[in-house]
Amino acid sequence: MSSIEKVLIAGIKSNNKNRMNSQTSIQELEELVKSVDAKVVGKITQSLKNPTTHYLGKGKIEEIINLKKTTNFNTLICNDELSPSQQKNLEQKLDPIKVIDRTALILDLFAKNARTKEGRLQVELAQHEYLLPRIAGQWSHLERLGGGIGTRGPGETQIETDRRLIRNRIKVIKSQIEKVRKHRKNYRKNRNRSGFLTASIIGYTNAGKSQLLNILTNSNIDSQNKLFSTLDPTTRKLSGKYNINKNILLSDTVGFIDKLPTTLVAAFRATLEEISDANIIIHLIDISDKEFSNKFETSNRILADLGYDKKPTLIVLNKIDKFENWDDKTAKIDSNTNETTFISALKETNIEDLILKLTYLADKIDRVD
Ligand SMILES: Nc1nc2c(ncn2[C@@H]2O[C@H](COP(=O)(O)OP(=O)(O)OP(=O)(O)O)[C@@H](O)[C@H]2O)c(=O)[nH]1
Ligand SMILES: [Mg+2]
Repeated sequence: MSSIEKVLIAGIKSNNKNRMNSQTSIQELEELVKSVDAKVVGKITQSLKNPTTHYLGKGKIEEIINLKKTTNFNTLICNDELSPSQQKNLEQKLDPIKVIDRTALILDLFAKNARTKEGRLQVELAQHEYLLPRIAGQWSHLERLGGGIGTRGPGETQIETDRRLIRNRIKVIKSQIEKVRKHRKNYRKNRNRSGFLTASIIGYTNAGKSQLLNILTNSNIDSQNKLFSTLDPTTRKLSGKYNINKNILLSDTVGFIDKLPTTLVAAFRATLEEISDANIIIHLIDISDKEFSNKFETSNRILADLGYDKKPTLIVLNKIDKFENWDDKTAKIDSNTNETTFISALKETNIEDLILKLTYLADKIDRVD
């Protein structure tokens, strides 16, 4: 998103109890904007039961237009996924301001962080799937030239050509991803044949998943205070002082987030299958985050949507080094009879307990087999 410099954030406050509180969600959007190196110059919110045909109400849009004079923003980012028509309507009202939604921003961040060929293919697929129904909006400037003879024809033809190009590209990417999937599947099959159990570390973005993998497997994966620093799964064997007399492989995975775009979930199937094949799930939670219980619920909801919620799970509350007293946090986590432990991945505190509980789950699986 290199062209974006000054961003105005717009969000809706609703009382949907199943969702993260709107204010927190907007703060998170701000973090996402920072992660693509753009600057938030203002925030605007409106209490609405449902978004309007322009996402926000008329009065709010007037307010936004007026804010242009004081903040000089050049991009509006809405905190929900906009329908193609909402986006078009807003763009028409705010011309020449660029209008983007939360999904497009997340896609952009993924594009920025994709390192491997597989990751890049998956991001590209998600971007194209997102773009396809919105392509007409890209050409709306032609219609606004005044309509009439000569403007509509070429615009429509161009849209059709663009759509066809995108569909063709989607086909090519899908077949390339399919090859990667098959390759991964074979690799996992061999792994299982040689008696390895796998545990996937999952959790909300920035929970510390990569940090945990690093200490348990003596690795050096990028672990930073940024959203979505990991996109590609890495699988390693428990090693060093934490090696146990069991063949356990650990894999790090892409983080979860509230309002995770469905295009992303679909495009990242090859990557997410790493979780589907795992024997054990390690659900990592950053308990120093004041929204940790909402984030835990969001991650549980995503796991359930993906159909991975019935797997043997170890719940791990991370970053205890940030507290003197962290015992009271347990009450807020409904662990659903799953094993639970507290650690600091950064300071390597209480890792022995994590290993003990992991071994216990692994033994149980071995006995069933
Ligand atoms: N204080 C403290 N910080 C931690 C701990 N574990 C991880 N961190 C920090 O939290 C930040 C995020 O860690 P990551 O390992 O990148 O988190 P992640 O879950 O892999 O994040 P994504 O890949 O972006 O989804 C980094 O700045 C880590 O240094 C911990 O136990 N205590
Ligand atoms: Mg990571």
